Amino acid sequence: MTTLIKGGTVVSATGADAAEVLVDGETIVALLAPGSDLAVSAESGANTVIDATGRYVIPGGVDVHTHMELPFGGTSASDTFETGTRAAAWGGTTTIVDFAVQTYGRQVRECLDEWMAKAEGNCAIDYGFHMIVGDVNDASMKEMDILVDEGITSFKLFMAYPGVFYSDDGQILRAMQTAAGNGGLIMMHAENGIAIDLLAEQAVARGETDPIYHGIVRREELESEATHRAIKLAKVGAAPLYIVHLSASEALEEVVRARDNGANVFAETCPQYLYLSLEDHLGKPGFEGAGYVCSTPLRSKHQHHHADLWKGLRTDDLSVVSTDHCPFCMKDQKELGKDDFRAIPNGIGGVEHRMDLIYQGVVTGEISLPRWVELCATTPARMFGLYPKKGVIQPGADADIVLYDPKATWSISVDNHHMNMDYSAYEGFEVNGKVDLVMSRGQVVIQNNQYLGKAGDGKYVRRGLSQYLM
Ligand code: DUC
Ligand code: ZN
Ligand code: ZN
Repeated sequence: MTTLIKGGTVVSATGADAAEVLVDGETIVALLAPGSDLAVSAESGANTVIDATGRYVIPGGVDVHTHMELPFGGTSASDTFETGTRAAAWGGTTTIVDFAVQTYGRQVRECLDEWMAKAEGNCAIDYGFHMIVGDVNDASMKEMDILVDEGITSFKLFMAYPGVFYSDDGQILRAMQTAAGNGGLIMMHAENGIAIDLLAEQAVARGETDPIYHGIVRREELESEATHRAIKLAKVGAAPLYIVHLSASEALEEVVRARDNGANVFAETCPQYLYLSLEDHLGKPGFEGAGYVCSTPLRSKHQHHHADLWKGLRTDDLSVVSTDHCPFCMKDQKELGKDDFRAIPNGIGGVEHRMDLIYQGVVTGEISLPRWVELCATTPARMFGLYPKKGVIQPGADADIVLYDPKATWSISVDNHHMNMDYSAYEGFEVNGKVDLVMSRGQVVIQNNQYLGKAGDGKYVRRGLSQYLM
């Protein structure tokens, strides 16, 4: 069964050209000059033609930072693998890499098996896993070596959340040494959690319990200090490093300095750090700000964080945009922290809107059209060993393809999103451009504003090593 996508502009990380895309089964088999469709459709009556006139034809988005069903803060992230991956598909993302979690005192293997079981048979789109190593010890270091061979080639460590996910500097260095030996990539949540917990305790003792204090105590210096320390530890451990959810100018400066010195240091940011702020969102009146409690936190609009992060995306000091999708409902979940911001589960849902939100950067001239594709699909695929199956439209790649309508306009709302959240962090946000059709491994899953797929369409993807380390 072949499908020809014709009439559109195919956008890659290197340019945009009128071209036709021929799909056979689950795979892209050819990129053709415009007008070749007659020859193709004469071959067989089974061919389908999709008219992409006026649309961008882009590789399906690759979101390398999601937390479906994550148990956290006394509750669990409200999107299951089923609801979260379906929402991702609606937004033009066709692959996620989620975080399996080894909790303290447990074996990596049994934790990973649990995550595999949660996802298996439930996903709408393809998925892979990173492993959060929450207990660095002899056994977990051996397990890291085995996981790399099994397609889990990246490992997240936390400098934040003492007593939960936290690793001390010795544990971090040890995991980095292990990754240096097995080709894995260490992903770092870089915030000084020990200092943050002290400031948080002092704030609450002063009666400062509102959501905004979550952002005030998680000071920018405590992100940049941890980023700096992680970079130095990675140098000592001779390991590559990927900083997750970078939110602040000072932390970016640390990454820029390391990269200018030739270090294998990479970083991602997320849409919330490009659009939302401490004052306007985390500081909303009453308890509304709880919907914006995430870590790293939203930063002050009175500094230059947004502009600096956009600049980092242009200069490639920030290589990837992911979401850190970790949704919690206001009711019964965020509400856990009504009297104490420390008890608000950390996270914002956004897996559905990353492609649209970053496309706004094309509209406003912050980034180019090819850079949009590079940041949201091609580089994440290459960074995490999914390329060239994912992140690119070329013969041999999986037919994960999005038709994007640059002329459509709409606004984001809890009333039109598909994530399992009772609010939207981007309520009322006006969007230029819209996902029109989504194909996942050759199957059309979104068309005419309808979801046509089913749970279990998405398959587990074994990943290779990062292509940025070779
Ligand atoms: N940050 C969040 O906001 N949620 C989950 C974990 C994290 O590091
Ligand atoms: Zn994190
Ligand atoms: Zn995260």
